[in-house]
Amino acid sequence: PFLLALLTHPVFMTSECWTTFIDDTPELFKMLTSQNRAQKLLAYLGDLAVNGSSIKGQIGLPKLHKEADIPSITDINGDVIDVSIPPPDGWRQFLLEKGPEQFAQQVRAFPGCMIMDTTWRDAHQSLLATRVRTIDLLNIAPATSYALHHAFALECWGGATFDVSMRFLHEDPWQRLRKLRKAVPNIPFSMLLRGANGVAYSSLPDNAIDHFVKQAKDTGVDVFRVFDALNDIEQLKVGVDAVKKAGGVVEATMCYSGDMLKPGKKYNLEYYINLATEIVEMGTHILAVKDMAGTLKPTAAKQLISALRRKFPSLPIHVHTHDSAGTGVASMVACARAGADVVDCAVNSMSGMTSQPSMSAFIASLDGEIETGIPEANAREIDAYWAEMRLLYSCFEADLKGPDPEVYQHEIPGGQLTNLLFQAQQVGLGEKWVETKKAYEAANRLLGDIVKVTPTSKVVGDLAQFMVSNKLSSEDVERLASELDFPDSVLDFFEGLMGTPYGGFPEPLRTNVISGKRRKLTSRPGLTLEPYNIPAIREDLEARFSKVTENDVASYNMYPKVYEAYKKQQELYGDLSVLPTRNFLSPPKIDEEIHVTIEQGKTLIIKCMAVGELSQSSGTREVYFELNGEMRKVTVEDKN
Ligand code: 3PY
Ligand code: ZN
Repeated sequence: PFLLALLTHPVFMTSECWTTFIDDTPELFKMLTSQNRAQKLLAYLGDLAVNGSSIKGQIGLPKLHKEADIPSITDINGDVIDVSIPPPDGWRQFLLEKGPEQFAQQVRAFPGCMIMDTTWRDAHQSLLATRVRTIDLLNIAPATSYALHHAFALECWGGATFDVSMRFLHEDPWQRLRKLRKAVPNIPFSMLLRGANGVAYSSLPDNAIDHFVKQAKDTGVDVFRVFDALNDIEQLKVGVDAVKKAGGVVEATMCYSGDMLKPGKKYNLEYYINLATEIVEMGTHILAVKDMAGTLKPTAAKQLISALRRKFPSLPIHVHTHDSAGTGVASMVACARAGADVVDCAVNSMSGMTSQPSMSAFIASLDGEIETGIPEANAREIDAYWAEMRLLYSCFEADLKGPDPEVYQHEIPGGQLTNLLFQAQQVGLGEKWVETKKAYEAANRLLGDIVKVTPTSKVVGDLAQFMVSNKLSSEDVERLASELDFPDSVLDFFEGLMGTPYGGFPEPLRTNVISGKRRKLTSRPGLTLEPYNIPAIREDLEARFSKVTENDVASYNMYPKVYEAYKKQQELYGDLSVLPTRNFLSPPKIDEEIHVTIEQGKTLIIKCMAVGELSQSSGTREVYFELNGEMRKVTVEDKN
């Protein structure tokens, strides 16, 4: 059809000059682009039809077989709100108008405890292997901008979402941020930044962190929760400084490890107060306490937050937890009563267990004694959507049956707990899971009882799995350290690429593990890393790929290999983020209509008509589609 349109176009018929043809007839080239995009989508759907889904971690197919319903949001009179009109102003307008300092002061002045909703980042990272796609966030974004318009923020970016969206979902994380920002203009967006590691697994040169953070701020992030996995203040400062330079809200973070009330615990109240003092001296708008495993029990929560509140009366305090043990709501209520200004919750169907505590349960538990600004009914209204999302993404769920108070012993962070459980389930669970948890505890002890959160939690997890699969006891590891072939993450840790643990590295284990294999860093890694030549990186990418932007440079700096694979995938299949999730994950059914909105006002209607016989000579099959009523065919390699 394109060729026909081209050949019969009056400009072509009168053989006007070709050089002005593109400028004068953009409609034809738009048509070419969208036909090209359509053909690429057919190539993806054809591959799905022949080979099934290749999305890593997917077991089975989505259990939701229809479009998810978008719930109605009602106002305080019970009248349905038209969410297609721009939402009322929220905290973001205040921030944009007054800047981070006054924003922080206003948060502190709020007469209650606000909520940050983590549904769009940590909740699905912790329950659904970070697999929630942009389209499913966008569909609920307008309703959310009303229902949660008094929220402190929506956490929607960073952490593992950056890596996973490129690596497994074949999506551009920057496009996600840009689209969400447009859909939610009123609620601040928060991201999780791993200090000097950016959103990667070990340190990058400082200028790469600055560059990344500036892009994030310019694309729509307002609040940056910056942590360092070892609470190493030097490492933390790299991220904090980058956010300050970019003009974002700094939420410098203390990672809470284990139970500070356990006798003899290295991370006790004094440790946290000293750390908080160093953070305050460094300068932060908000202080965050990040309880990544959910080991902050209510009693400790009360003591810790009260002590911080007394020592820093004008500093806003924001607490994050995971509900793994089942005590998340109780702990967050304790924090609110002790003077926390913000706590993290997730929408009910995306809450509980390894995720954040339930928003409705938290609000209801306060019983109006402490105001959150969010009517509990609003949390329930958007929840109807997320209940359907749990079905849609059921193929990524670890089958966690209930809370795991054993987290107080093993201290595995929420996201990692589901991940390790999922892996154990693949080989039959039972013994394996018990063994993994025990090995995790042992590995942590061997490493010197470190703070465990990405990337150090991966070090402990990798060492634990290494011990299980090689049947090594702690004594074996210590005795054989110089001969064993440890996982890379363990070597990175002992080299010092993730910073220095509180109390130093365990010796002689460190020396033995890295003997002859790695150096021993004595200062933070960024000081020994060559700054990236960012313009040269951009030039190189432009020579290799199409449509390279400054965001792409930042993606490449974080994950060079993942970025390259993503771009190649995109050249093959185009922008897959527009496909509805059940069509992204399940082979097309014969005769089923698939509606794909590739841009505003442009919807493709695709129908798979037949899958052809296997050609013995080429190992391929033809897949026949109807695209907006016209027959199309794609040739697909049969990988089975
Ligand atoms: C991450 O770094 O991705 C985390 O969620 C840490 O808790
Ligand atoms: Zn978390």
